[in-house]
Amino acid sequence: MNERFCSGCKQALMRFRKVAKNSMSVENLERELRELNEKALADFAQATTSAALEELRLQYLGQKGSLSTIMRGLSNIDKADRPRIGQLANEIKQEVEGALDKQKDALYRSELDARLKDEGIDVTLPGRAISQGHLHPLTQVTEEIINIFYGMGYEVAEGPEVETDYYNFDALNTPLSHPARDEQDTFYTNIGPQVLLRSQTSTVQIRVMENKKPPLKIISPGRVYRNEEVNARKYPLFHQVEGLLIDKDVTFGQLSATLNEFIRLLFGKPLKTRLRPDFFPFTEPSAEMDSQCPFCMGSGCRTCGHRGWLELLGCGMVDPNVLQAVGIDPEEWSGFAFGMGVERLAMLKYGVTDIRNFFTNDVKFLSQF
Ligand code: 2NM
Repeated sequence: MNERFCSGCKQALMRFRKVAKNSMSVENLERELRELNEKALADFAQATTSAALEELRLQYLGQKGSLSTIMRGLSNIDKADRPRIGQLANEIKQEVEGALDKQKDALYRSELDARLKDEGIDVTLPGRAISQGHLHPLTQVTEEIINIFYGMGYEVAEGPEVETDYYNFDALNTPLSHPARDEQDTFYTNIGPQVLLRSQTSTVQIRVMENKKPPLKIISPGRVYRNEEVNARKYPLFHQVEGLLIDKDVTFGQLSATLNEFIRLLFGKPLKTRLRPDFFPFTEPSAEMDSQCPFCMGSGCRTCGHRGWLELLGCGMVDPNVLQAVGIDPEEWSGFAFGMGVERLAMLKYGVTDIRNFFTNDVKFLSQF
């Protein structure tokens, strides 16, 4: 401020300048507001996408937008002008906001229409199927075998996989000198010298005979373990189904008829069978049952090694010593028993050439069953 003026003049000059500045500002402000109003409406009307409209919203109505800036400036104008200009500014703000909302709606609708037209949904397309798992082929074959015998009146019995040598050998009339008792052939545990992994499920039948009075008809499916070198036909873990019938005056003919019926149902057609003498410690006499090869019907093919016959299972009349061991009087009761390997039957049924397929859990293999 210039010292040529006295203090009263100075004050008068400042008042004048303020009034002049204010009156200028008020006029300018009003004009700016009206221009902004017009320009905003025109801009909104020209916006063709929601994104472009959002940019315009920020430009006019955002915190740093032009309308907000003008409205902040209202506090600087003269008190007398404030209500009028304030009201005008509010009206314009409402009009601008209203125009924005209208255009927003219009763009939303047209964009939605365009998307619906473009991305038409074909409601006739099939849904995406949830792929379902299924039972392991060995479980399937085990269940088939169980079902066949269940239909003949056999009950299923299960027992422990960790056994004692009594149930695995002694009770089954297997002498200490028998090669199966050797550590080379059977997995013994470090739980104790008599504790081993069962090498057959006949252990279960001993347990049942100990606890139930004859007559008995049972089958025992389950895992068994033998210390064998792995190859295409052998695996140290495999599955068995063993069967046992105890009654009065049981005959070898009944055993043969039972197994013939089983083979007919398993392969779904009648096949010739034959019994060849064999040896098991727990049966006497013992035999191996072969069936005509279901693939070539006996004329010879790769599956039967061009022999025309397949070895299917072992069987025999329960040895009196076994009955004695479980307290069943062999003079009063007799019985037959049989045992089969589930892997072998599954390989024959499905033409699987390597037993290891059952244990590697390759989905490409498993999903075929
Ligand atoms: C076989 C072959 C022959 C068998 C014997 C017994 C029992 F407990 F009664 F003595 N159960 N299973 C048996 C007989 C098993 O498997 C090849």
